[in-house]
Amino acid sequence: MNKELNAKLAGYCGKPIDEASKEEIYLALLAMAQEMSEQKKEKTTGRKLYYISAEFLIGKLLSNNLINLGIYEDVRELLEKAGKSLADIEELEPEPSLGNGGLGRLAACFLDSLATLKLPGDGVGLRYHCGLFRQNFKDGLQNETPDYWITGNDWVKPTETVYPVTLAGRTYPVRLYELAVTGYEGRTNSLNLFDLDSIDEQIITNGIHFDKADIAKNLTLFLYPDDSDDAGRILRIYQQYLMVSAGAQLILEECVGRGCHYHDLAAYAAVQINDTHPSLIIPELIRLLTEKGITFDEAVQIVTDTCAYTNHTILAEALEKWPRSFLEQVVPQLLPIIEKLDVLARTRSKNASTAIIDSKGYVHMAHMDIHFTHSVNGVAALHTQILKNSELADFYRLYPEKFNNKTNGITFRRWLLACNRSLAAEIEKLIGGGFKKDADELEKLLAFADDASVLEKFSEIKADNKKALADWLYRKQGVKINPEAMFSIQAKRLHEYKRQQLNLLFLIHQFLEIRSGHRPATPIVSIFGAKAAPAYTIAKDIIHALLALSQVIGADPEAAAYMQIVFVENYNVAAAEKMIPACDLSEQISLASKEASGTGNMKFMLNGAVTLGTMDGANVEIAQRVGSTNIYIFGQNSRQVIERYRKNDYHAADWYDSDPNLKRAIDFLISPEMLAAGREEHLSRLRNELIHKDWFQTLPDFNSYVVRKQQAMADYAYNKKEWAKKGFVNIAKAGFFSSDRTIREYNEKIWHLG
Ligand code: 26V
Repeated sequence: MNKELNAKLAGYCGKPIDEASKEEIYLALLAMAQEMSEQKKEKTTGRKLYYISAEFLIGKLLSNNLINLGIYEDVRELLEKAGKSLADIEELEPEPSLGNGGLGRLAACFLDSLATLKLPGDGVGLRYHCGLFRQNFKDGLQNETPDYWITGNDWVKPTETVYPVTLAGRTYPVRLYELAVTGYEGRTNSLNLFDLDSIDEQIITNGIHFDKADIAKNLTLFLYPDDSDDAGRILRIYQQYLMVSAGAQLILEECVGRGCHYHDLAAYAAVQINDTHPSLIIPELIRLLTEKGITFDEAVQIVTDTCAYTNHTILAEALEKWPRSFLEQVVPQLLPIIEKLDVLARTRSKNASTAIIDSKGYVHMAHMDIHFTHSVNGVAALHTQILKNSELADFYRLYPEKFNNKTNGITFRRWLLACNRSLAAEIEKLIGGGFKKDADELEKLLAFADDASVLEKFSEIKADNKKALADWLYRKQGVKINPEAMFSIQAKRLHEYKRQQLNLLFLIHQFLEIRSGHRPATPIVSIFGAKAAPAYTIAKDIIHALLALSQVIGADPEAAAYMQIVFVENYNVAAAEKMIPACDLSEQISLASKEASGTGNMKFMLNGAVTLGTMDGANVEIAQRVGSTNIYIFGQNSRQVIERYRKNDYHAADWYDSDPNLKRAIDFLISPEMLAAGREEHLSRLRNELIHKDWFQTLPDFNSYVVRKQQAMADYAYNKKEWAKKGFVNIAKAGFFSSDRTIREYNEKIWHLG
């Protein structure tokens, strides 16, 4: 194999490998992997899935694709023999900037699992030129710049296919781009991304600003353009319609090509609507079907049978609703259809809370989804319960049969085999390679949970990964961290409900404790990775406070010996792949009821970290599986939280006034030291927010968080073997969280593919 591969790769390079540059080898590998993927395309028979999503956070693809094609080790070895390093070559690959957080990464994991399970399922989305902004820190503040990830040498390839899409009365040609998605020993599916040829990156000025009105030039520049003004909100509707209209045309064309007669569309296509960003596909499909001569009523039935909707959040501000006037401006062709759907919905329920168009003229996208799809799912057991019992209770009464749960999952190929090769190899030595395709086989590890030499080996792997992370951080950001310390990691979008501010208050508390002579059980390095939405003021204040605190601690040698804060710049998939294998303590500390699922929690668990978390999202299911001795749970539960919101009687100031530790930590935000390291505007605003608002109830959970975290630190420090066992049991119990399991469930209960 090696010889053959060597010749093949040299052929793509046009010269012997040892004479080729890293760039030449990268391009050769790209071309070779693409050709091999192409050969694994299969003819689709029966029903095919279209997973439509505004985000696909796919990460770099080289390693992943080589693993999935079964040639990673061979390529690595042959490069090594030629004096080259595959890891160095991987560094050359830009990460596609096509997603923001868990929702987009979930879509990418699902595509991997679909292709691995040999199911016909493509993605549909947009090819953003600069995607989500690139983050850097300057003077303790987040700076946003465009992320130019498209180099011409990407995995995403233009096609000759162009669809007409009419926006505000003008028709634009929309080009289809394709990215091959190769499963692990599976088939190749496609991620279909749409774009306009007329986009002009030159119109970006001053960071990530641009003329929001110049649609032909700006439409696919950024993911989530600033929507703090009307022009920005209207731009989001333009983007959404571009995606769904081109997507709907692609779906119909493919199905007709396979013999579909429009009436039987649901036998050929399953459309999964990933949150509400693609919801306009419902009226768009109805519009296209009625254009083909199908009656409105039948079109509604066909679309309902074809489409299913996944809800990913209960946060009110993320449940999209658009003023009717915006839709009138951007998609006048859809408005009559949406109005008819509203009338139809009102015949099914008199309840104003389930209307599509409310009394103020807002069009509620989620409501349209629930009425006119056949399946509505939440993404973790608790989340689905909350949807049924509170957030969407009126809809649940109307359509109990539509509601179902599909607990999220992650692909073990990327989040174990690729990012933690030594751990994967060690697991394989113990239980064989079956776990790569049947994740439940990880449970076989339990037979070794008390084997000292096995636990020792796993601790060594963790220690090596921590050193590798320390080296990477030093190279990337010039910071030195102590690899002997406990690594606590909180890596996720910056949002108040996720409560990075709770971690901040703990760190201040710990710092002040050290100052008053109480040393912690172990030194701790607290690592953060998070982007704040550009217009999200308090989120940016939290980043600022963490950066300022990091400086204050750094300037105090006694404290610095025990604690360090590192904020990883521009957190993305590549950073996650370095951070997750090196984690001891996984911070999953959202306010109970607010994190729909979380998927980072699963990635950390799979890599042997122990969770410190609330009973929220999928943490609940993790706790159920690992048992109370292998997870640190704290804080109010979702029932208590929901009750507090219902009674509307939470006053942060009462907690601030009555808990001296809490008061001391909050007031430290505006201490002379912090004001010297940071800026008063940001620090005072954050302090005021915590004392006078604290919408996500940070203060009531402060004490139990401190107690549980200190317990975890003591366990880590004083009983290394027990600690190693906790991490080990987490790995063994992670099988349920494979996205292969999730996809099988979607397929059995909703899609019925093939
Ligand atoms: C998105 C955005 C994007 C622009 C800035 C403001 C903002 C606020 C909220 C959202 C939420 C979008 C929905 C989402 O990403 N949900 C996440 O979905 C994951 C996959 O199901 C799940 O694990 C996370 O718990 C959930 O937050």
